[in-house]
Amino acid sequence: MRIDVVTIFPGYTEPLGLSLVGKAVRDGRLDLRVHDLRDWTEDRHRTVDDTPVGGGAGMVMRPDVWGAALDDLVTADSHVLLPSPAGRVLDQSLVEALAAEPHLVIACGRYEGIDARVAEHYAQAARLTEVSLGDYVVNGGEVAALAIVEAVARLLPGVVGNPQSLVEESHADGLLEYPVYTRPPVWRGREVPAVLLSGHHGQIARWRRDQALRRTAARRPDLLARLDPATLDEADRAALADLDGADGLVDPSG
Ligand code: 6GU
Repeated sequence: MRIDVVTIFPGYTEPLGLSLVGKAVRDGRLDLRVHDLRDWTEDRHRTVDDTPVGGGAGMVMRPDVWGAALDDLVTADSHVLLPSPAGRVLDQSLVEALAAEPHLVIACGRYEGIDARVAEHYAQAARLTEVSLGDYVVNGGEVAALAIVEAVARLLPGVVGNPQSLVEESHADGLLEYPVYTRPPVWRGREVPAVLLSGHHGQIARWRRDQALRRTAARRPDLLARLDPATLDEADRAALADLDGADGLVDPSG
């Protein structure tokens, strides 16, 4: 997969050279190219912004500079991502869809944002998705680009050493992950749950599944409510019915 990131702060993406993403790039699984937006300016000061039409605080990124950059990078295969607090909130299902794309172009805005005609134009001329990290504000799209690249890269074949890790983690099946433990069996008086030391693989799997359901019900009832009922077996339904009675949490069927 190829990912182009366009930013006025190329240095912001340096952590992508570390750890699993860095290795994916070195192994040729991810073709990651970071560009300085100012390379597409034509004035001596390399200006990327201007004052907002209609007045107001801050500066707006110029459509002509962004247009020149994106015209050079976007092809028929490209999916343009525009980080914005007004975008679709990034979740694992969007990450999975993005990981199946051949080419992403991430256009990192700063200041008060990019002139709105840029998103309109590339939504028509290409495919474009505005993506948000959640309901809070950061100063620009670079942090979102880091999150998107890392979340997508780890789904590419061969990037995560043990593919089973991807199956068991939080959000893989719409649930939060079960709690995990390592040695020692007792730490500061807290014991590892006995079932995990039992060697009964079936019981361990059932306990973990119940914990995932419980945790999700307690911490993220919104996720439970969106769960596809077809992913629940008889034992799952029993576990949830149990919870419902015990904690008065949520009714996943409702
Ligand atoms: Cl993608 N950008 C900015 N500036 N703020 C955000 C965001 C993105 N997602 C949440 N807040």
